[in-house]
Amino acid sequence: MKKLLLLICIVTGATPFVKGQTIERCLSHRAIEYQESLTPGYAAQVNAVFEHAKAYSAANAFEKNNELYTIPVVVHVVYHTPEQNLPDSVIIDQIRILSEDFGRMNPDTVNMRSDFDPVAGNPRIKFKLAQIDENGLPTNGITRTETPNTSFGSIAAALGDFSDLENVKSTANGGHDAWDPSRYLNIWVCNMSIEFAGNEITALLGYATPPDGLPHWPAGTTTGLTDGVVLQFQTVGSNNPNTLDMGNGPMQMMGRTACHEVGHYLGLRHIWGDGDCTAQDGVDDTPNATAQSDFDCDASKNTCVDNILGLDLPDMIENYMDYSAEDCQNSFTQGQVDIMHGVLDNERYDLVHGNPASVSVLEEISFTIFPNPANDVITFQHNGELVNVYLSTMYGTELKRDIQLLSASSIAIEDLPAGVYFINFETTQGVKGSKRFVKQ
Ligand SMILES: [Ca+2]
Ligand SMILES: [Ca+2]
Repeated sequence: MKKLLLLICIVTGATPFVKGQTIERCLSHRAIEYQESLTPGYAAQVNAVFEHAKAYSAANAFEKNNELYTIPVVVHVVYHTPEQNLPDSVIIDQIRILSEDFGRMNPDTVNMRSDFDPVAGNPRIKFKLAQIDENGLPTNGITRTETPNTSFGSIAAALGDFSDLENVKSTANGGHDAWDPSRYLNIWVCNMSIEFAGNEITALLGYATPPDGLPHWPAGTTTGLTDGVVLQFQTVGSNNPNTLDMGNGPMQMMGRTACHEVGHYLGLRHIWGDGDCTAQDGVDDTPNATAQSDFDCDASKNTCVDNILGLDLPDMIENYMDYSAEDCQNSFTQGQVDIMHGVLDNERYDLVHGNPASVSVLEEISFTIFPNPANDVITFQHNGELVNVYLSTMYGTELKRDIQLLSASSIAIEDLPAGVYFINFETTQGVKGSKRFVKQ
């Protein structure tokens, strides 16, 4: 399997891994340089996938807006201590968070500043723990492996050599082998802290491989990078019993390290483009920034002048692909959504299209709406047990309506401005979905 890019994000804080006086928090660009040194032409390939995805999405924008993808997930918990052996409840909570954030159903979208209303997008992607394994046997989508390795992190890893980290993806090296990466999103959860001068330093929170399968990748350059996402165990879920402390006290974690890394896995770069105002993330509607946020929530920043729909937007600390505080992140942009959809319909086609693993986790629920387009009333019908139904704008903003949870119910919409809206629903089994309609 070709490996195209390892986006590795290291947060050094006050650690020894400081270049000169510049604290280097994320090594994505260095990972690109590293791969470029191994395989000349690599950086050009990275750019090619973005151009390809953007062109594809631009051509299919209307249809893609109505698509809903389901990604089957297997979580490999690789633990050395009992604390690292996270309970199922934490894993399940992480999957819920991914589905909410990638379905724009997270309640804190209301915190997104209105500056970004014109660019906010809904990926309409949901995540489900796999219910059958590679061999067709029942599973809860979680594997557990006790490892002799105290950590998969190392100083070498912090400097850009990923071989120690990659051991977590290998049963023979103390980790757990991937399930077929073309059919499952593999997420490994482990300890990646680093022993240095007698101290244990938690510097690396996660890393991910963006899609592979790019054309023109030289044969024989599979450098041992296995496809998937790796997470430091304290970052998982919003109910994790472990505390993450990177040297500045306990941090509030909401499971959004996974959202950031899955964003990479689906082709997104850091919003600041791993550089100054001249660096681009390959997305037209994300504002440039001079640097990543510093795990803070500074809404006063507008570090680069840009022109997005005629606006100079502030730095988008609300974006999952920044390094702002997790309780500050709540949104993707439509440009980012387009890239992720392009990846799911091309480089990661088998993950969501006709995938037996995906079919197995899709609950059978029929949810229909009519008429569409509608003028004054829209009706929904379904065959499941619902716990929630709400009307939203195309950007996910909930519109208050008194909606009954009957098998068929109508919603008055005569007061809505003409445009695109969604009816969103959630079943008692936790299945979430939505239907798009046009108000004339
Ligand atoms: Ca941009
Ligand atoms: Ca700006």
